[in-house]
Amino acid sequence: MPKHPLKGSRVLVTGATAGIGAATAEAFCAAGAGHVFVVGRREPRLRDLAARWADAHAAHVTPVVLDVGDRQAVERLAEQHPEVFDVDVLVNNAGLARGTEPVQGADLDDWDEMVRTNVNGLLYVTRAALPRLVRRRGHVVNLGSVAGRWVYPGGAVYCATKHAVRALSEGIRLDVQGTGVRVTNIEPGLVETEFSEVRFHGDTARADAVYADTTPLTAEDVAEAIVWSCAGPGHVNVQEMVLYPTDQASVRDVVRR
Ligand code: NDP
Ligand code: 8X3
Repeated sequence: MPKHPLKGSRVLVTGATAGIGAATAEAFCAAGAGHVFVVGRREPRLRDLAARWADAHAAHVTPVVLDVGDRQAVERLAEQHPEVFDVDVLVNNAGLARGTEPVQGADLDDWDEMVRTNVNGLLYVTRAALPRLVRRRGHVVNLGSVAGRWVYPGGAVYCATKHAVRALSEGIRLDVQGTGVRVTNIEPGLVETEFSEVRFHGDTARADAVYADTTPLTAEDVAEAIVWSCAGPGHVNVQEMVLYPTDQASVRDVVRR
């Protein structure tokens, strides 16, 4: 059993231009990964971060500009650059929430974007990488959420996508059983990132209020949990991990001081 399975490993992190994905990509670089492929849509930001992580950790980091929800783009990339998907660890992190309107008043475009990114995007990237992950006895880490276990008002569709992520983690785990591939569903509560700004379409005051007067998780807290789940010996699979801030007891119970 390798003592440090992350040293020299090849890692693909989607949604690496911000938040949990950015912290995770950097944490893998710091842990000695051999080659980290980082995916996002905002090209200058992605290139800048990749260069910074490569510099700071003497790591090999390749930026990959990709919309994970664009099936043809994912298939084209897999055809033209199969090396991007030839990894030991795939972190399916790209995802988002849009809106908190009730179902009877919600915007269909918001729904489409959540389903397209959180469900379809995860599927397209996983399908491209999984045969190679099987050959490498690799590891799939999916970013679920506490919203994938519990539902809150105004969150029906976002929660449905994260329930789907949890089901997919379980389904992939069943399908690869016996191959040595590990599948982990990471399920955080409140994490202060750009998540709420995206959810509220750029309304920063509304986004800030989500994290006000409480102590949410940081992106680095979640990144540390992800790297830890991958760093254990190959016969140990952390199937699911729920991470709440201490000030949050459930999806709807947050202490504000
Ligand atoms: P951020 O908004 O900070 O980061 C989201 C990342 O996803 C960005 O890098 C964004 O990059 C990328 N992304 C979004 N859509 C696409 C796409 N179509 N193709 C490629 N990349 C995309 O949010 P978080 O870091 O908080 O969220 C990361 C994951 O964690 C999500 O799956 C989210 O659902 C989950 N999560 C978040 C929690 C929280 O409270 N923050 C709690 C539980 C789970 P770009 O725009 O450049 O493409
Ligand atoms: C993000 C956490 O509670 O805002 O997945 O849905 S929550």
